Amino acid sequence: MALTIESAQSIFSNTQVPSPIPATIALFDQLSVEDQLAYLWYAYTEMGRTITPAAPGAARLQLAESLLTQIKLMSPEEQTQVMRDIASRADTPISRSYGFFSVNTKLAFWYELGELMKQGIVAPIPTGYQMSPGVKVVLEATQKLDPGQQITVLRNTVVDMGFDTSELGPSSYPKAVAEPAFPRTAPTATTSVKIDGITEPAVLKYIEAMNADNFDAAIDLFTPEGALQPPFQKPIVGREAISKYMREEAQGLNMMPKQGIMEVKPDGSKQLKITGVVQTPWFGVNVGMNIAWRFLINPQGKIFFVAIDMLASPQELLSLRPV
Ligand code: 45D
Repeated sequence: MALTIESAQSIFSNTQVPSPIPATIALFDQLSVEDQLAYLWYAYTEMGRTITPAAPGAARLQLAESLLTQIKLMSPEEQTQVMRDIASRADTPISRSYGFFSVNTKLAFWYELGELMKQGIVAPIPTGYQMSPGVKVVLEATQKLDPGQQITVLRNTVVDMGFDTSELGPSSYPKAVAEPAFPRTAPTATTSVKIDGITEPAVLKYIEAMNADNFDAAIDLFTPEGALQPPFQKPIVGREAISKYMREEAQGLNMMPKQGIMEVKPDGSKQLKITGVVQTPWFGVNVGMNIAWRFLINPQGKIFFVAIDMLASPQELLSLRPV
């Protein structure tokens, strides 16, 4: 039987527990734009007391520099309006430029705005702002999440902002030739990967390659029509698309798979579920994200499909059941 992406997506589906992350984002989406910005400010600065992201490198900030310079020159009212426009995905020149940014440039842009807000150079949350009951509800929901889930909520809200440029042609906004690299937080590249219960070479080589930012080696492990499904996203299909995605979004990640199970199917394909922890270069060793990889390896030993799922709770790390 030919492997299809649709059937691959449902492997180990009975081990999937609904994640509180989309539920929290759904609450956020119901807030007014003012409340959304206030929520992000409180969530970000509150979390920042214990876990602060690493400052983005100069090369990354340069990609957002022209926007940041324009904003710095504005009146406080105009600055607030720009932030509202971006948060509400309005069709304005700045919100469009933001929409063309890569995920990490969007994060770097807001990181810098947050710093400028703290310094009083960019308008902060208006004095006398009264936190609405809605903001309190979303903040309380956020506090119940573990740190890895909290930073995922922040990340995903930031990624969704800006005018939706997916239907537009390429922008005139200067694009980076290549994504600036993140410095690695730990020298995992030299340590060979060990996963309890797993000896499948494609999987071990995948983790090894990703932990060295060696995306060419990782891509070689996929079938030409293979797919990678990031958390809460549709599958990215084909080597070229996966390669582009990895270069933009998978740099500097530390992947620490712990344990897994494998099933061999009658056609010789293999289904594996592996759980473990991933660290993002934004937070380094301070925040671990509990995740699962669900691999479908074809009879020739190539990766046909891999899904990355955020786990609902740390208990899910150990809940490895067949099918
Ligand atoms: O609006 O095997 C202010 C893949 C107020 C690849 C603000 C992967 C106003 C394959 C505070 C200024 C990548 C899929 C905003 C594995 C306002 C693979 C600012 C998984 C917005 C394993 C807010 C990788 C700010 C994973 C500055 C799971 C917020 C990676 C900053 C996960 C938030 C990475 C930051 C995550 C969040 C990174 C920096 C979740 C970073 C999160």
